[in-house]
Amino acid sequence: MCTAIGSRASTSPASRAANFERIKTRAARLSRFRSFSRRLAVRSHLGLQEGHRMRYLITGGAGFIGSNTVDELVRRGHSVVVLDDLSAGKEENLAEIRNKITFMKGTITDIEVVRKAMQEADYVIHLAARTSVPRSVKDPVETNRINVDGTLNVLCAARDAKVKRVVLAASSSAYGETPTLPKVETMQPAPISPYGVSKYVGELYAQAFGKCYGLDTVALRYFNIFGPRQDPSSPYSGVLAKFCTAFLESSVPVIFGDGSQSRDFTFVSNAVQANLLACEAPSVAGKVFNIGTGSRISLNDVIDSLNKISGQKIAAQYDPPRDGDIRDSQADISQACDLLGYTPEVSFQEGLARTYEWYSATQPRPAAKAEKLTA
Ligand code: UD2
Repeated sequence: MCTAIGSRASTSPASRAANFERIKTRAARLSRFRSFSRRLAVRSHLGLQEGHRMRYLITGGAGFIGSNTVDELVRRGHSVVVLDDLSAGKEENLAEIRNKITFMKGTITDIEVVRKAMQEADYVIHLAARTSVPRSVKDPVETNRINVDGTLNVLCAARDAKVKRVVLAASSSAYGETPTLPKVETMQPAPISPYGVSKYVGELYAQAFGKCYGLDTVALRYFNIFGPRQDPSSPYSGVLAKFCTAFLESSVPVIFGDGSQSRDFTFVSNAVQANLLACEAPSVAGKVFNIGTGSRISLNDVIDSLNKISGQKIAAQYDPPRDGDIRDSQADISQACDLLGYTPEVSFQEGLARTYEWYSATQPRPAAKAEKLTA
């Protein structure tokens, strides 16, 4: 069994790294053990020979997790359609593979647009969403319109198009304040923000579509995904994107609360791996999976890590906590390891270093910004 190890957030980086290696080794052993029978099962489930080219629709494919997923699908030689309204996504995220995919600018809130994008799709990976807990607290109606109504459109179109499976992005926010760690899929969800509710409703709709119409769906509860292409520029951006750019600009990162809150921050390549496995795994229709690393780190420890990576000594500013925030979050990934063959390949520390490097190479520095303004 691939179980989450360690429930304390404030362990040293060395013991966190050791924990991560243990989780990874167990998961890899399990995957190796199962790999032969799994390959056979997947092939018979799909009626396929290995290497068969499939057609994927990625909603939100120009966004952060979406474009990283599209890159991998293209690398594997699949046919990809991206549907994205570019409200958060960017065409530049797809620049390198633009001539190898079909890009459609459009919104999931228009079912006819979704139907058109879904023509002949084998699999749908539904990532388009309005993210951010605080944004949902500010505007729950808009969050509901996109995350609930939009998801319902995707499910209706998928049912009618008879796709093989819909994999949808759910969220760890569904667990709410349940104090038990790590979070296991068998726990009763209790979301405490409109965003958490909207993501949980998406899961429930997906399961109901399985029961009512036989639609095959898998929901992935992502645990705080971070990495290259996460937009750092909005007040609603993920905390690691904001912290990395603050460190690059040598400005002060702001922590909401006392910084002891913790997250199972998960590097984006782990989520991409899960997305692809979830499309093809046999006998998982209607299931919900946690996708994380199985460990957690506090925001104060994140600041320490960034000081080490960047060779600086920056202290955070502490502001009041945000409404709707959960205190601690950590995934039990046993079920994803067992049934999907998922292994978190990239640890938090390695992911943070790669992410910092990416922002360092791609983000304009304050001096460059100033030059642009005066040019
Ligand atoms: C939630 C989900 C996550 C994903 C995400 C999408 C949980 C546990 N996680 O992420 O899986 O669905 O929503 O938006 O529900 N913070 C600061 N300073 C900042 C920004 C944030 O201190 O500048 C804090 C924030 O108050 C929170 C933590 O950092 O305690 C993480 O915030 P976040 O917005 O990156 O992600 P979170 O946990 O709301």
